Amino acid sequence: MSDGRLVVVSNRIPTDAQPSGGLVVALHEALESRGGVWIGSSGEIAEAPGPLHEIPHDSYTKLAYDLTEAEHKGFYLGHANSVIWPLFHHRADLIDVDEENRWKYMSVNARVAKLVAEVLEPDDVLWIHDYHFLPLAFELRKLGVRNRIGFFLHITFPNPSDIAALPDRKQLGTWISSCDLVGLQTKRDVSACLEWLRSDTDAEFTLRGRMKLDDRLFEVRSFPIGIDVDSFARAAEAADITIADLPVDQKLVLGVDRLDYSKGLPNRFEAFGKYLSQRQPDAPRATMLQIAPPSREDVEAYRDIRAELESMAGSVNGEHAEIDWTPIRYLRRPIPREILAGLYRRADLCLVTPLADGMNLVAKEFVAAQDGNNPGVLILSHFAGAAEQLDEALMVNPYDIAGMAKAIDQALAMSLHERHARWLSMMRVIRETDISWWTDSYLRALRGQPELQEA
Ligand code: GDG
Repeated sequence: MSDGRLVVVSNRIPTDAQPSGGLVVALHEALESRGGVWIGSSGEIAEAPGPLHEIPHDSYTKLAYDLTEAEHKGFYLGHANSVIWPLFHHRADLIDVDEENRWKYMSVNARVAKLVAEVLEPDDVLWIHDYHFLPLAFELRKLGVRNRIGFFLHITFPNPSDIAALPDRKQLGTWISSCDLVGLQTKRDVSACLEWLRSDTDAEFTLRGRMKLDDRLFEVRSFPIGIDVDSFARAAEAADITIADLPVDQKLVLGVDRLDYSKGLPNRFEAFGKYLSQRQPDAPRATMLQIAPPSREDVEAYRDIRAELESMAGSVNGEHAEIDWTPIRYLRRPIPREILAGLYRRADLCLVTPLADGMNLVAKEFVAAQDGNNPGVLILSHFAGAAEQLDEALMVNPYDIAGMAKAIDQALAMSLHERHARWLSMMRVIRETDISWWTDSYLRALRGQPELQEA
């Protein structure tokens, strides 16, 4: 079918040559090998809405637009991050519905649709990313765009009961059916989406698993996002693992998360505190290093989670610290990727305990970074999308504090034989579905080309 250019739209376009962060690295690689165009916001604030401007780049074209202050507040902070994000992470209690913000969300999508339509050539395929742009395909169809359009949602697809609180609920079906392919992270997300389409819209199932709504045929399928396993493994091997500056006999328990209420950090701190209260007096000391760079600090819920964590770290340390040992070390600064890779490798245990998470790339990065002769243990919440693939992790329910404390104890005492067997199995999975598998299989499906092996 279509062999035209790949045109990608995502919320932010990286302005530096070597981007970091899961989604951005994935899209950079997809374009680096295929060429094409990447359209996104520059991160700069403009006085008035303006045209696209090119950011010089060698292997593909980067086109950026600036948001105005009002657009940034209404579209990005307001509707996308204060309504859609919390709702899609099952936190309807945190949503802040505001008509003006909702209107800005729609108007930015309409404006970006016009900018994208000017760039599109007839054979191009368009790949739209994430919850900022749920209505973008619909806006493009209104402008008469007939290209193949794919959409990938990086976060969880909500339950029908959460969608009931979405002010845009009536339009969501039409937005989805404006795409040709809707990619979700997990099979669970696909079931949730299909169940909602069936129960709350007029969508019908057709032959070969496709859906039909408003006279449009579309597909909903899972494509679990992966990482560049070899590049992470190499970075970890080359890294200085003494960086954490801990005595060799001291256990390192690691957490790495954007500071977000969906990541289950208070539950994790509480579980670590419980583990410390219950541990045997002769057990080696364990230090938990939590890296949690702040994000979206203009949104109140993010300031609240930050204050809560600081107070919890203080109280766990107050209760358990000794003169030469601070049990929780909490870093609010982002750290360079090479150092992160070294910390993953030094860690005896990584805690990935979100309450809801589309995939969670930290879980995969931790596995990739291990020394196969002495691998660490992954504790994984079954609410992370990664749990569908990494079933050899120690699976926990992040609401069950005692269960998590027990899992920490079990992980720190696990035999080398068991750690090795679990790691090997997880490594096989992350290799089979690495980042190039993800981009290739999605784009093949979007272009209607023969399929790669199913995940
Ligand atoms: C969304 C979905 C889905 C974190 N701190 C530092 C740092 N990081 C990097 C990690 C990892 C990335 O950020 C975080 O990825 P996640 O997958 O955990 O989370 P979200 O940002 O919430 O992303 C998520 C993802 O999209 C991809 O589809 O998995 O479910 O919510 O790569 O390493 N990197 C560096 N310093 C830090 O301090 N260098």
